[in-house]
Amino acid sequence: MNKTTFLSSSSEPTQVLGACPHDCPDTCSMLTTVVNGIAIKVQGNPAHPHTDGALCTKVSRYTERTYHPERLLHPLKRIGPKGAGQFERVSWDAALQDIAARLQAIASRGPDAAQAILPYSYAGTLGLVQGESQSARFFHQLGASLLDRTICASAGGEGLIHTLGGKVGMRVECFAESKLILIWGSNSISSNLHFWRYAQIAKRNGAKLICIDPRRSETADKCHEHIALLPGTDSALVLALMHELITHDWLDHNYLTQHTLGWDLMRERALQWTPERAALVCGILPEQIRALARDYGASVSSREPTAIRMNYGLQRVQGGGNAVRLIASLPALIGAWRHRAGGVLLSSSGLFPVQRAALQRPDLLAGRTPRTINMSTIGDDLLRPSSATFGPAIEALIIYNSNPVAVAPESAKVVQGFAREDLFTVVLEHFQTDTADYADYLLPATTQLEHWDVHASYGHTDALLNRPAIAPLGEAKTNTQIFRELAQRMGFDHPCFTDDDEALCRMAYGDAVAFDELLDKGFVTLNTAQAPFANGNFPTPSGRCEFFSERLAARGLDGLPDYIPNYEAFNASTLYPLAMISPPARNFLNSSFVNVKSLREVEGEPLLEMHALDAAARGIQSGDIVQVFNQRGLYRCKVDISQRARPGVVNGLGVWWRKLGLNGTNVNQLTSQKLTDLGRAPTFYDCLVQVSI
Ligand SMILES: Nc1nc2c(c(=O)[nH]1)N[C@H]1C(S)=C(S)[C@@H](COP(=O)(O)OP(=O)(O)OC[C@H]3O[C@@H](n4cnc5c(=O)[nH]c(N)nc54)[C@H](O)[C@@H]3O)O[C@H]1N2
Ligand SMILES: Nc1nc2c(c(=O)[nH]1)N[C@H]1C(S)=C(S)[C@@H](COP(=O)(O)OP(=O)(O)OC[C@H]3O[C@@H](n4cnc5c(=O)[nH]c(N)nc54)[C@H](O)[C@@H]3O)O[C@H]1N2
Ligand SMILES: [Mo]
Repeated sequence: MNKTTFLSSSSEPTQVLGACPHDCPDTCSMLTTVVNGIAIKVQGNPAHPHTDGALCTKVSRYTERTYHPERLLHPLKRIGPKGAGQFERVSWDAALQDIAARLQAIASRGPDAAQAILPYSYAGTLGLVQGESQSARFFHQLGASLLDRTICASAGGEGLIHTLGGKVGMRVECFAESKLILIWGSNSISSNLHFWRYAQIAKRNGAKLICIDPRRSETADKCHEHIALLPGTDSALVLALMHELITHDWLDHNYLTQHTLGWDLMRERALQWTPERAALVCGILPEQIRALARDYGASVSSREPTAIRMNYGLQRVQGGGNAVRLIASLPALIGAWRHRAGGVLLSSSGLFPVQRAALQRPDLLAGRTPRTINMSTIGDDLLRPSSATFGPAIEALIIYNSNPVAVAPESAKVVQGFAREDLFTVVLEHFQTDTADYADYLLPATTQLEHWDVHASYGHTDALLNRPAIAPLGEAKTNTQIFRELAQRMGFDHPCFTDDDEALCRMAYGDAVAFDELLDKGFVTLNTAQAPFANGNFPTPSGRCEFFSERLAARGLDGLPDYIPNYEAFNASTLYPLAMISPPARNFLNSSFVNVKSLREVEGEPLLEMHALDAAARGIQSGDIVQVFNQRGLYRCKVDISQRARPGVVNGLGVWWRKLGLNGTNVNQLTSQKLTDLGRAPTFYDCLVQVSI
């Protein structure tokens, strides 16, 4: 394979097979049309069953993002005060030389001194190669601090691992055959559109769709029923559902006996949760819980397949890990796993045979065990001085594939940390984001249209390949190339630092996925079971669905899942009497795309949805500019008095760029750095506020 074979400068339109890189369960197969070396159009690949020829609105604007007039095209060096975003153009050579010298100066102080250097990255691209390959190798060789990548999914991830045994579940296409689908903590139309397509097929075939979400989302609008519970109360709802399934004997006793662990204990706990008790906690009616239990339990006698699509929305609260444990255990009660269209799906990523050690080379640590920093507490951690427990203060940050100043919780602390004069910050980016404003060096990175990559998915079971469609714009370089060149300047002479991107693509799955087929078709479907747990065989230590987890008990935690209230549980009589959630905006992808004009025009401006009763109590009219505040800070935005908000809960949509907000802040000015019960994750939706005009 020749590197340039697929880069066409022909005036005849050519189509290049790629994959959408964004942090979304759908991981679409894309076709880019190139004319004269310029990408003129991206579209969904009709040959890929999950994509079905259709991309979402955001990614169909990918050329607008790629050729955006504000794309970073040259390395930049800070010339103004920290955070002012003033830069001058420098050569790659000068930038890389200086960065290497600065890192070397820190690392050469002593055996563990490199721990003062922290890589910070997340899922700007989900590519296995432009994500963590050469970058991870570089930081392993350096002995930098390790990063605990918790900002999105680790509470739910741990919940799954301690219940089902891994990030495993139903195959998404099987939802098309389900007869009842609970869409739980997921605004699928906005954030999982290609699952929604399967749910629509099921609906046309007579399935009932029930949405469980504090917000009346676009998805809730299109479901038959919507249960608008208070944020963070899902566990109470599940315990009461179990109560009803038990008291009416809507149970698959054989399945429970043969394929689960700890049912007697779970049963005892659930019997303490009458619908009346849970309804008070959830802020809904007992009858709603009874009706849901009737629907869910009906399949025990009807034998019709019943499925749950969970998404990560419900685990961004203190009890998020336990909530996922409880929901993931529900299918076992009714034996839903017996059918391929029954069970639950939160993430399928555990099914992919990714060769992480080959890509990331943890062996380069050579016995060293650097400390780990949790990305979700970056605000506090940047402000910590050196100490025996923390280790050295963080002196250098290298950021790629992430925009922490906008997306991390408790922004006031994050900003204070990034503004430290003695912090050396390097940012690899496409655009001058809120984080880029704080860079000492800002390095231009390639987009998905300009580089090779290989992808897994957390919402389906196909591996994908992305070919570059066009040459890098300006002087942009791939993340991998930037780390290769930095490695060379640091004198890292291990041969793995010369692996090129095509070699890394081949390494990502090794022999486990046929690379030739990936090259040829752009995707390969994994050969996983259609009804994986019909006969048990869960990848847990016991091989059963674990209501009781010995592993959690061994850590001194409750072996059984329970309802854990929010840190900032809704209470109308407190100083901050409104619960705020901040779910994704449909036309953005976290903080990506916020600067794409056509998409920003659709989203309008930062909005807070509020119920008419809460607005009236405060003399607020729709369209007013309000102050949303709590003990951590203040955010100003426009109010939308809307049926989408339930009483007591306000919805601050999307992670806007701070600098595009009315007072230079976004919703994360209000969120806290408190962590979840499992997985050390942030609690973005566990946040009380007050709103005033
Ligand atoms: N268009 C778009 N798509 C996206 C994203 C985006 O920003 N924009 N983000 C991507 C990312 S990073 C991820 S992780 C995924 C999934 O991202 P998620 O955060 O799971 O996003 P949603 O699917 O919108 O689900 C959130 C839903 O959960 C609801 N919710 C909030 N709190 C609770 C609760 O306590 N209980 C329940 N039951 N529901 C609650 C919200 O109202 C919202 O409708 O989506 C990805 N897809
Ligand atoms: N209040 C609140 N906060 C949230 C959430 C929420 O629901 N509410 N959601 C949380 C969730 S689920 C997540 S996943 C995080 C997401 O947080 P992040 O992972 O930081 O995601 P983005 O905000 O999309 O920022 C990704 C950045 O990576 C850049 N990028 C993309 N591709 C490349 C590349 O190939 N190379 C380089 N160098 N850069 C690239 C993009 O330009 C973009 O600026 O945010 C979290 N924050
Ligand atoms: Mo996420």
